[in-house]
Amino acid sequence: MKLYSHYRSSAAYRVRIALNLKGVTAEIIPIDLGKREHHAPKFLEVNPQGLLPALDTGHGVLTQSSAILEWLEETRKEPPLLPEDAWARAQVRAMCAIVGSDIHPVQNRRVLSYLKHEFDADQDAIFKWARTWITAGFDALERLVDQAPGKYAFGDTPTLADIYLMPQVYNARQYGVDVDKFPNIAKVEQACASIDAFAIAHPRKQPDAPAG
Ligand SMILES: N[C@@H](CCC(=O)N[C@@H](CS)C(=O)NCC(=O)O)C(=O)O
Repeated sequence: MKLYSHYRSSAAYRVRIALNLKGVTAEIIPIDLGKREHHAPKFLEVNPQGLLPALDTGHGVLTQSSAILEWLEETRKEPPLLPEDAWARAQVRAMCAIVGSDIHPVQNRRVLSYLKHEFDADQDAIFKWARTWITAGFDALERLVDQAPGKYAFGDTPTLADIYLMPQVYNARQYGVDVDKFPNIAKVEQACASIDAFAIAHPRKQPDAPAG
């Protein structure tokens, strides 16, 4: 398999974690967002939406991290990344949606770039925008994690909720969110960081990450 990825892409980071947890090897194909390689015709043939990640499975290309994660979960049963119980699964999916539907889309690169170029927003304003929506989502997630069982976001083994949360925590720091103000989220981060599958998916560990 081949994963089209950028070290700082949090949606690609989700997929990197899941591939590692499921023991699936994928060659990383770096796409440089800074050089706008995601808008190049060659990449648009891979993903017409011009977004990362894209996973070439050998049978075709999958896009949208949520679809890729669900496909991995359905085709590789171990370890399960969703609880067995339908009610618990809905709780995990709700946590994923807070990140995937409510936080990330309004703080991803193209939205921030639009604010800069169409509304003359400076870096302070852009960072404030990102922090606002990340904090709104984290306020809710903090309470949900507190109410949930176990040492991870939901339960005693990593689930999709952790796979969404960890990259979002990374993004949060990039924009100056004080993650320590969310002690339950910070605890989950610590628990996940000690698992190899999470650690080697980290942006700093990626082949296209800048040295140092
Ligand atoms: N909903 C999509 C979001 C994909 C997305 O926004 N990816 C970002 C990187 S995390 C991207 O490619 N951004 C390029 C841009 O915004 O121009 C998914 O989960 O795959």
